[in-house]
Amino acid sequence: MAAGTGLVASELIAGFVSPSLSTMTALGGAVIDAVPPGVKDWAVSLFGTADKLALLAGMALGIAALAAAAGVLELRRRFAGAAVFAVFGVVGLTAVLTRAQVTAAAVVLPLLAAGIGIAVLLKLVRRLAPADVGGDAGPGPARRGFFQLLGGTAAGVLVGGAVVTVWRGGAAGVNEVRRTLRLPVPRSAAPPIPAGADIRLAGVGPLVTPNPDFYRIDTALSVPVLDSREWRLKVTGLVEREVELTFEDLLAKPLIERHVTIACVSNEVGGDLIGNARWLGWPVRELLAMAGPKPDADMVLSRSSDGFTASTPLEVLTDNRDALLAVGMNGEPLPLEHGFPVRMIVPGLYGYVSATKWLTELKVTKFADDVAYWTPRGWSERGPIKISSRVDVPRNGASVPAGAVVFGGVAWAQHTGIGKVELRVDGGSWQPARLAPGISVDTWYQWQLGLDLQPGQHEVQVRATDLKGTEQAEEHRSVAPDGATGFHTIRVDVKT
Ligand SMILES: Nc1nc2c(c(=O)[nH]1)N[C@H]1C(S)=C(S)[C@@H](COP(=O)(O)O)O[C@H]1N2
Ligand SMILES: [Mo]
Repeated sequence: MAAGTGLVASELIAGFVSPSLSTMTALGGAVIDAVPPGVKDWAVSLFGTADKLALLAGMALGIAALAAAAGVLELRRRFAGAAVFAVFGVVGLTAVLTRAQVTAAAVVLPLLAAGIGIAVLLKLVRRLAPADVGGDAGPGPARRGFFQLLGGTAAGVLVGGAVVTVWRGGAAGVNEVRRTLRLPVPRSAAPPIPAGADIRLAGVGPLVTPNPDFYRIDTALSVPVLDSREWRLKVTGLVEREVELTFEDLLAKPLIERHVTIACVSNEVGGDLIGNARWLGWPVRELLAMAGPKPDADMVLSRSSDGFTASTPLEVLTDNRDALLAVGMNGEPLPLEHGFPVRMIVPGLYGYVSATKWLTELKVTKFADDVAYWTPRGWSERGPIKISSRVDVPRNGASVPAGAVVFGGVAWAQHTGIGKVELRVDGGSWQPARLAPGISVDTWYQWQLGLDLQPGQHEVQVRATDLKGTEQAEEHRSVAPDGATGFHTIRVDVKT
C-alpha cells in the first residue's frame, strides 16, 4: 500500500501535467530498450499486441513483491524497508534519466514517489508495532489502528489508480486540439479507387483499413502526447542548411493524398500486422530539397519524440515515390497512437525503417555513421517489404460444404504492384486467381478464386507475382532479420 500510494500519487501528477513525465512509463521504456531481442520476441509471441499491458502488469507485480518484502524488513528493523524504497526511487530516477524526453519535472517524480512511499510505510509499521519495532502488537487497539490506516490507504490507491487509468489529462488537452483541427484540402487528391478494386467478399480484409482497426506497433509504453501547436521538425546533419518547420508551416505546403499499404517486419506469413490507409501529407523529398543533402549522404535517420529512430535510404526519400510527412489518415488528423501530429509513410519499406511516428527530426547522414533503434537489436538496417499474399477466406481450419469453394484474400508488392496471384491445392499445379485492380502499386490488391474440391481435408496455398515478374519466395523464413517469406498455407475440411 505504501508503494502503491507513492506510485499513484506521482502518476496522478504526470497524468494531469503531461503523460511524458510518468516514472512507470520511463521504467517500462528502459526495460523495453534493455531486454535482449530473444526475450522481446518471446514476450511478443506470448502476448501479441497486449505485450505492453503484460509488461506493466509484470512491473506492478514485481514492485508489489519487493514492497511486501520491504514491509517485513521495516517491521524487523527500523529504516530497513525505507532503504528499499529509497532504492526504488534511485532505480526510477535512473530510468527517467535514460529517456529521450527527460525534463526537470520528470526527475522529481520518482523521488517524490519514493518519499511518499517511505512516509506511508513508516506510519503503517509504527501503527503495527508502536512500542518497539520488532515486537508484535497483538490483537489490541494498535492492530485495529493499523488495519484502519491500511484500509484507508488501499481505498486511496484504488481510487487514485482508477483516476490515473481513465483520466489522461495531458492527453485530453491534445485530444481536444486534434479534434478541432481542420486539415487542408490536398493540392493533389488521392487517385479514385478503381471500380472492382473491392471484391466485396465477406471475410476478406477491407480494401481501406478503418483507423480503429489499423494495427499498432511501437516501442512506446504510453502513447507520446505531442501538441501540434508546439511541434517542430528539424532537418539536421549532412545538409547545406538546417531547416525547421512548424505544424502551421507544414499545413501551408501543397499537400498530397495517397493510399499506401504499410506493413510490419514482424508480420508472419498470413499475419495481420498490415493495413492500408489514405494518407495526407507533404512529400519528404520537398523538405529534403529545401535542406540540400550533401553528396556523401546516403541515409536519413528519422527520430521521434521518444527517441525511436529509423534508417531510411536517402534515395528512397528523394526518388519519385510518394514518401510523405503525413498529417492525415483516412480523412482525419493522425490518431495519437498512429503518430499525431506528424509521421513518415514510405511506400515499399517496412515500418521499422521508415514509418516513424511522433516525428521530430530528420538527420541526413550515412549508413556508415549512424544506426537506427532496431539495427543493434538484430534487424537489418534496410527493410524493403517482401512480396506476399494471404488467404482470408475460408479461415484456416474451416469446414466448408462440398462443391464450389470461394477463396479470397489480399496480395502486396509495394511500389512494384501485383501482377498475378495463384492458388494450388494439395501441392498440385498453380491456378490463376481473379486479381482485382489495385488502388495503386503502393497498396495491396484483393483476389478471389472459386475451386471445386472433393470431400476431405485439403491444403491450399497462395503465391503472388509482382508486375516485374518476381515471384513471392517459397522458402519458409521467420520475421527476423528482414521479414518473413514462404507461402500462406491453410487447411480446409470439405464436407460430403
Ligand atoms: N516513434 C515510433 N515510430 C514507429 C515505431 C516505434 O516504435 N516508435 N514503430 C514502427 C513500426 S515497427 C511499424 S510497423 C509502424 C507501425 O505503424 P502503426 O502503428 O501506425 O501501424 O510504425 C513505425 N513507427
Ligand atoms: Mo514494425
